[in-house]
Amino acid sequence: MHIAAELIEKTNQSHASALDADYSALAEHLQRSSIDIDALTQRASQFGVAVPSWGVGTGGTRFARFPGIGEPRHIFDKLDDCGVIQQLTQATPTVSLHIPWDDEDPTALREKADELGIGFDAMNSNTFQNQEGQAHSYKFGSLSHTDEATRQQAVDHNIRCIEIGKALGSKALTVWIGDGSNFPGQTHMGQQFDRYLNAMKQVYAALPDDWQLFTEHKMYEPAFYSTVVQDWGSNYLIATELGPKASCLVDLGHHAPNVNIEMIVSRLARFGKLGGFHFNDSKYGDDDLDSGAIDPYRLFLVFAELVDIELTQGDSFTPAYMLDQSHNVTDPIESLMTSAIEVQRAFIQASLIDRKALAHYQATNDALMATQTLKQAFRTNVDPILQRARQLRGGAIDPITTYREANYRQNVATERPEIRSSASGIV
Ligand SMILES: [Mn+2]
Repeated sequence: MHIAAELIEKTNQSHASALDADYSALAEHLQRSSIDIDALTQRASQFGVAVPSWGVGTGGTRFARFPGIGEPRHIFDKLDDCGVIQQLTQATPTVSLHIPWDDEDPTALREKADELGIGFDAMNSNTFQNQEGQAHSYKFGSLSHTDEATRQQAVDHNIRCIEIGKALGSKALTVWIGDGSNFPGQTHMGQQFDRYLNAMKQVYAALPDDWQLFTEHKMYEPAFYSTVVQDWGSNYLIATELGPKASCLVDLGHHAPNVNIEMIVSRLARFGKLGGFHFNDSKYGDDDLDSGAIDPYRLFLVFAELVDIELTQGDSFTPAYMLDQSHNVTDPIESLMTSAIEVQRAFIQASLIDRKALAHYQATNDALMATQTLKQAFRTNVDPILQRARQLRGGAIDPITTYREANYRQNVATERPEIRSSASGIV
């Protein structure tokens, strides 16, 4: 643990009486609608969203990267930072690794994670960059490349990610590829999709029985004319072709502006193909801003669907949740803590929706009252529930203030030299 328990206790003490008062007031307010606040606090405690290992480093854009102080040097530093996020928020129990960036001895990784009390979420493969010593280039694609040896190299890499994940206790592989084309006519779109499917069938065949395979669609970038896994339709076709262990991963930023993402969530889940979600926010494109920073209502509407599906499908609905953001001007730990709480907030707000009333207004075509039913839940300030959930588990009532008081970043900066590389982060 990297933040002293005494410091958390001390800062919590300064907020404790205000929280008690706020919690009682909210309990009374919710009781009028026969909602038990303690059950919601329990629900908040059980909620978890994974942190991507690469998220704790400062990102960058195509133009530049401005490093902060005390940035993680390697995966063990990254795990330390993820441990701090979990320690203070108690909402991020797992880390999602990326191979080859985090390719280290699995035993050492497991020991480190155990020490920090965190686990490993889905593994992420990378065939959108060339790796050192790699025989074939991914400049013109990977799993869908025209050259068989290049495709095989990409298949082998994904199978290796599964092997590493098995040693770490992970249970899923997420595949996102940059394959596509930049000009009309550059590729035969049908044949390219066939090549991708055939390659993915080999990856699927290597999955252990208790594993899942998530495919992530993205409309554009780095390919700017066509993308092999462009949209949720292509993604659904892939997951259906591959089999029951395959499902779709939805990233909030990977759609055209104004696309109704909550409807996509509903559609995919309806047919058992919603595997997971990558949270972030955007104003214009795949901005990878902090979750809930721009449009918290959209985040809420996504969770309104997710909670509805959970109510229908019960415990069998276990989507993989991960934050997928790029931090350019903030301390990544602070952004990830804030985002985890925003996602947890949307989950609890969506749990407040009066489903019975909503069903009635929908059945009677009362559009105004139906939408007000959602707004009522969204307007409820659930901070006391989230704060209490953290407090009960030894986290911080106010994670940001506690983190700043601990001087964690300044302390690790003494042993982590500034990383001046001009390379941009994952965008
Ligand atoms: Mn993503």
